[in-house]
Amino acid sequence: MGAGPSSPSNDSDESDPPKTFDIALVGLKDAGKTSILNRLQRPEQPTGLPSLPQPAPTIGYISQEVPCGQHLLTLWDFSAETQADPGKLEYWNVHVFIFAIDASSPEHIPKAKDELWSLAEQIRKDSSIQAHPVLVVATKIDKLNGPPDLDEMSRALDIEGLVKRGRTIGLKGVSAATNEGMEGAMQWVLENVTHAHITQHDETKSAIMRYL
Ligand SMILES: Nc1nc2c(ncn2[C@@H]2O[C@H](COP(=O)(O)OP(=O)(O)OP(=O)(O)O)[C@@H](O)[C@H]2O)c(=O)[nH]1
Ligand SMILES: [Mg+2]
Repeated sequence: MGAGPSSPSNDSDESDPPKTFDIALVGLKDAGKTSILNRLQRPEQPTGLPSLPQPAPTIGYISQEVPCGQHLLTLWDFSAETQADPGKLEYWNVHVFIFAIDASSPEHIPKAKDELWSLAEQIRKDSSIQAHPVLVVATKIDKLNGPPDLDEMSRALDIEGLVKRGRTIGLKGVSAATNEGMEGAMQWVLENVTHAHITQHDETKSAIMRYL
């Protein structure tokens, strides 16, 4: 553990062209979404919760640009209430979804599974985003006694079922408090957002702009 480098730039190929893309941070209330945003904005901040701002519950959504290596990410951190309103243009106008689940509260996993599957179903039905990747992050792993059991969480969420339905989906353990796992999670995002997703997203965006 430790602050360590949080940017995947250290490992990425120098010739990797810079990307600009949008990420939706979704998941149940209190799952740790805003803390992930805060950690990504402060990768070099000392570890431990007092070093990160204690977030107030998010109302509506927060949007922040965060440099990630040579790339620029716009993160959309949605409250649970806002997620329940899929009419929000900003919600869908992203390249990739990060779905946060509190790994230290196993009692929330059945509800999180329902929400994850419901999200995947909504994405599947929307032709402009139906191929978009989803990264599930098991958050607050610093609160566990030992490493997170991602196999067990994968079974509980039936990740295999989503893979069988064609979803590009990953599962990573992270702690916003200690920064553990954050680099691997962002590496997954960068590796799985393909040029096709970006092109498709940009075409949708310009179609929306023309319409407006
Ligand atoms: N120990 C620990 N606590 C965390 C971590 N991430 C978040 N928390 C705590 O969990 C609580 C909820 O965190 P938030 O980041 O506000 O969660 P959220 O998903 O944005 O919550 P809403 O905006 O209300 O939906 C806060 O008390 C955080 O300090 C973590 O990595 N480790
Ligand atoms: Mg929040």
